[in-house]
Amino acid sequence: MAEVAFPERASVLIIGDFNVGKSTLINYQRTGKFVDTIIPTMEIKPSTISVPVNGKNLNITVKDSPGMKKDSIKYGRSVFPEFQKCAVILFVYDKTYRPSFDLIKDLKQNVDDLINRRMEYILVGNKCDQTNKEEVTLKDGQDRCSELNMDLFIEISAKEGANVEELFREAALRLKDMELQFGSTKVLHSSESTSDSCIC
Ligand SMILES: Nc1nc2c(ncn2[C@@H]2O[C@H](COP(=O)(O)OP(=O)(O)O)[C@@H](O)[C@H]2O)c(=O)[nH]1
Ligand SMILES: [Mg+2]
Repeated sequence: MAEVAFPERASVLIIGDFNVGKSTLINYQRTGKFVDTIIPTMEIKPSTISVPVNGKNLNITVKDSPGMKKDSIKYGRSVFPEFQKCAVILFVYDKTYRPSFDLIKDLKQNVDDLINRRMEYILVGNKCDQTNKEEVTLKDGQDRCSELNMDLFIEISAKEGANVEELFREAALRLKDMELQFGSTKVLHSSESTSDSCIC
């Protein structure tokens, strides 16, 4: 399968409250497994993940970040430059913890104050496997997505893998659409095989 890499600055940044599952989400896409971890993320951590789209593997840079609170973006100097280098932001909250959902409004405001170029914003409700502990409904998420003018809303489970690949495919497609903004992508390797899991 052909492999395509994007310039580093066309990356996906994942932000949100502590413990919403940002690191677990990346691990799941990289390994196909759920690993329960309580190790806090201390700094921005880039990984390359491969996403099959239309018969090609798109290699995208995904950046994990430390948990954020109101105004972390404004005052967190280590995180600040990362916003200049990304093209897609995933705003993740925990469906079983309402304050993490409420925080999204503040984070979006902080990002709006910082960025004045075209970006894609995806709102992600994680832990949809924990239906008995739900504090944020599907409708809450949908409404917040339109209220904040975000581009896509998706509910996932980084534990069970529900919608995880779909989420990264959506992010990769959005990077691809923004190709012109970043210059052309580079084909690293090519072969004849095609993918069953393409979005056409
Ligand atoms: N039930 C459930 N637990 C999850 C899910 N995603 C993450 N977790 C758990 O939530 C906790 C925090 O996850 P972590 O990835 O470290 O959160 P981060 O601080 O946002 O990076 C860990 O105990 C994970 O195992 C999920 O989709 N469902
Ligand atoms: Mg983490």
